[in-house]
Amino acid sequence: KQEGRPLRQRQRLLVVANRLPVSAVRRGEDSWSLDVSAGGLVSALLGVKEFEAKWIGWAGVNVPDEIGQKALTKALAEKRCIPVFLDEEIVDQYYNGYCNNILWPLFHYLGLPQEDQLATTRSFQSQFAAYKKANQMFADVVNEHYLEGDVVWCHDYHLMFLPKFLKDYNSKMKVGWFLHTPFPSSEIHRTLPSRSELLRSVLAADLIGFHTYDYARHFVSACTRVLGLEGTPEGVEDQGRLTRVAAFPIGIDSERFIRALEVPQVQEHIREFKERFAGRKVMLGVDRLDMIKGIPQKILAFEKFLEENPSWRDKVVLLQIAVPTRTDVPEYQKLTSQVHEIVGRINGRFGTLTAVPIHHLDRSLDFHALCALYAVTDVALVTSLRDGMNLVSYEFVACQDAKKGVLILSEFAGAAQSLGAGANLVNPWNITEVANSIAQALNMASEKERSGISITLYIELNDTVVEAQIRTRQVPPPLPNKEAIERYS
Ligand code: ADQ
Repeated sequence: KQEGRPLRQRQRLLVVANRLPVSAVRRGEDSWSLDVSAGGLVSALLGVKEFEAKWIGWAGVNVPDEIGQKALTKALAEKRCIPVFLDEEIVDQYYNGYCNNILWPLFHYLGLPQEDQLATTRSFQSQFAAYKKANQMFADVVNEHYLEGDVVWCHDYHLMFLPKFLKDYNSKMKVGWFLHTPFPSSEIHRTLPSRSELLRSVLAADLIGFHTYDYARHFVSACTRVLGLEGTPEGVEDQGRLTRVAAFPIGIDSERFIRALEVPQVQEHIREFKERFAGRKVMLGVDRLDMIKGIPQKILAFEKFLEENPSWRDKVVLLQIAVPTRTDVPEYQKLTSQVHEIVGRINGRFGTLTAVPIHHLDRSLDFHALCALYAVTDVALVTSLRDGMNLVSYEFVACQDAKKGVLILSEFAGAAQSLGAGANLVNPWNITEVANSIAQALNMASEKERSGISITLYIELNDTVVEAQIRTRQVPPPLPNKEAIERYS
């Protein structure tokens, strides 16, 4: 509202996340090439159009020399990105260690690693120290680039100390923190040795956001149980200072997907895929290769389905596109081998000389190929054991134009709360239930049962209230959307 000027002319948004939306590959002493990286945060923020945004984060590479750092900083500036340089030791302790080995599994209800709790307490402490140190390095870079009036938006569990460190620099800085994962029940959170310090640091923010109301509720109750603070309908109060806490379900720029379906390359891919899989129903899984995505459970459910439905064996194919992530962490290496082993066994068991039931790819797909795959898919399978939101389910819905595809969706993905009515909800731990859901989905074909968001309208007609259902392919818009900006700016 200041002087009636449009938002983008008066406010800059500094988006701070562990990773920049691009990955850097060194081509020479002072030359770099940059690629857009795959992942939920990147997809979610592609739609940010209301602000002039700059990204601050790690480019995913170790750059020990000054020449390399200068050249990379320059290349990134063209993409509106500002790097934070982390050395190998910090990456190992902060990112692979505290973030991915401790916070990530804990926030997804997989508990704390036993060995860190018991045998190697020192390593737990050194990882925590590195986590704090890395957060301080991010704070230094933000502080260096901050201009008065900027809004700083911190992202995710990697940066829980950032709100506190930024406020220590400048208490007037407007700071928001958004969590992309679930926030677990306070009973889980309170097992974390550094539980109080983390909560207090996040509470230094002005506004804290979660995907769902449940996650926000868990956070407020952790503040009450662990810190003894008062939870109010608006947020958490500490000595007269209120930190607002709210649910902001993240979405995607669905128009981008809908428009892409008209692009000639996508049309060409669609033709190729239809030809390639003619006579077979296409089932699709698109995930980062992560234990929370329930990929082994999904494949085992598909095996059970094939076992129990022999007539479907040569009429269906499962395409599992799993982009590898966190490849340095041993747990992820084990998961990759486990998935390969199960896929090999099933293909050996049910494959023929000319066809295999599962095509498993350890790679990322480009945007056009991905849209085409979503468009030709009959049944999409999202079986996350826990997932903050899950944007793949939204992307599938947005691309289902001509098809009458069905979405099988884990009830433990945040997306189940917005897409629930248009999807077949399953408990991914229950292999039999998922196998039955696959059978049901493959037999579903009518327009009425297609995926999408269903909205119930109550219309008053001559003193009678009539209930009507409409179904839409529109999915929630990305953050920060208009409503969020108006409520909280
Ligand atoms: P992610 O765990 O990365 O995100 P998700 O929300 O499904 O999960 O987003 C993945 C994104 O990466 C999608 O846009 C998808 O298209 C893309 N992607 C995944 N695999 C790919 C592949 N093989 N090839 C190409 N693209 C691929 C985290 C949280 C989620 C939360 C998001 C956003 O874990 O719960 O929804 O952040 O907040």
